[in-house]
Amino acid sequence: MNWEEIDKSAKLWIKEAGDRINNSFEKTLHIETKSNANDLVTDIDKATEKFFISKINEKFPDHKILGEEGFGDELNELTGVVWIIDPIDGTMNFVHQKRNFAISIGIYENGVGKIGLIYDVVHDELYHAIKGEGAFLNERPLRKLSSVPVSEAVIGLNSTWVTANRRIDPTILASLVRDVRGTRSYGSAAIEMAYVASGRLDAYITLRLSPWDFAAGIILVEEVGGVASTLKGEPIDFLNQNSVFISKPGFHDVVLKEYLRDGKW
Ligand code: 2AM
Ligand code: CA
Ligand code: CA
Ligand code: CA
Repeated sequence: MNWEEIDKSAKLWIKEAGDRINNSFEKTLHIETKSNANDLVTDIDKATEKFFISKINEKFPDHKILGEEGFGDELNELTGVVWIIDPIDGTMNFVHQKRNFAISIGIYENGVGKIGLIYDVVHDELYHAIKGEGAFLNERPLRKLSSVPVSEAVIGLNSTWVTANRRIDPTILASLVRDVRGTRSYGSAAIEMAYVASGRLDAYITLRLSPWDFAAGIILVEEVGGVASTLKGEPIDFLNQNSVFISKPGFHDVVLKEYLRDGKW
């Protein structure tokens, strides 16, 4: 497998897709809803996914593609090379703010993460990791992560999870919220994971994400020594929805034990 070639192509295409998105800002967006009234998708999400699919099919016809908007392949397993793509992560931000969204691409071989790319289009920040070769922000190497005390941690967390919800007793995360230095909510899982990889956040916690939301971010964070699991401390399943707790090492163990009760909830 020529990973250098795959990497070069992925970087070229993600920048080109970013330019197309930037150029779309003058046009009127066509917005639809998906699972509920707040779950949005636009013509640009769809066009961006189709752009990657046509590039990949042309250059790497034996690779498979799992994309959020469903124009790729239907996969039951991660054999061979699989591109897991979220064409726009943070569509609500894209629609309402025209910022705080990203393109996310994770490239896996037989289920093992090889290349992760998260492109914050508006800030022109490309987070990029190659397994075993380090992680970079616009080619500048990212430092290895080390632990942080809970009292000094700034964590990414959507306030939904400290209100009554179907997935977790809100008092569990409320006690963590009380003890950390601060919480932030950017509305793009990919950006929040890129922020963990680059040290701008110490952790990111969420109760429901799909493979395209975390495929790239987990490669990035693990490459700099961070830890990813579900909120129960289990391994992430890359073909299904998961809760995700991704953070600096050390901090991960402490929060699992002292706040998440080692998953016994
Ligand atoms: P999306 O913008 O690609 O849909 C928002 O808090 C984060 O959660 C975004 O990364 C968003 O990705 C993701 N997300 C996952 N499932 C979602 C859903 N059903 N509705 C809205 N956002 C969702
Ligand atoms: Ca979506
Ligand atoms: Ca997403
Ligand atoms: Ca998306």
